[in-house]
Amino acid sequence: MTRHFALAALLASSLMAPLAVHAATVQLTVLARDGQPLVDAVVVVEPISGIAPVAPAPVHATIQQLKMQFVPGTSVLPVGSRVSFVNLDSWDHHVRGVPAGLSGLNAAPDAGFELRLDGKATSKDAAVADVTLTRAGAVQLGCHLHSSMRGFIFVTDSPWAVKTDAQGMAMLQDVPEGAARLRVWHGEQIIEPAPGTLTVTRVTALTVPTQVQPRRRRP
Ligand SMILES: [Cu+2]
Repeated sequence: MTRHFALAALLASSLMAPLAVHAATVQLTVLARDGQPLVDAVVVVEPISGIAPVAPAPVHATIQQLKMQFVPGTSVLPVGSRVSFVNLDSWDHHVRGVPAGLSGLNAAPDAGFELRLDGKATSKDAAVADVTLTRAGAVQLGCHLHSSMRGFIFVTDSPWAVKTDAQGMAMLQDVPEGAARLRVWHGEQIIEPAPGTLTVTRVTALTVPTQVQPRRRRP
């Protein structure tokens, strides 16, 4: 079915080549409630063009457990990607992944994944366990042994999903010009607000205020 759609999209785009929609670069700066840059927000631009976007290819990513934190704290990964969890601490971690936010409350008890990783001995390789992300949606990571540990994986089938950097900035390439919806997701947001709208033009730079106010991280 998916292949069928991809083929249809390919045909549509080649047939439409002379009238091709221009692809633009969209630069977004996301702000927290206090006006400071919001780090690790995930922005998703969804063009309302009718042309089905081509889903990004799965990747192989690594999420470390290091000094009682998930590193990176937030990952944006295509559906089908494989994640290697690597425990670099000398003590054990017990990683649990559940649907994030309100959807986690309604999720089946067996939704998500759970794995245990032995602590790393000085002269040995770190323990590694792999998980394949089969469904789109945000996943919250935790550790049964250390309740302060939190992390997130935003699993997406969109080619236009990126997380913001330390300056709150996210850059999206090859976005079709025209009307689009803009989703902004953050791990510390309990309810995701309704998507905003934007018009993508050749040069699009937007500042996006949000109501998210992240807790201070330990130094
Ligand atoms: Cu742990």
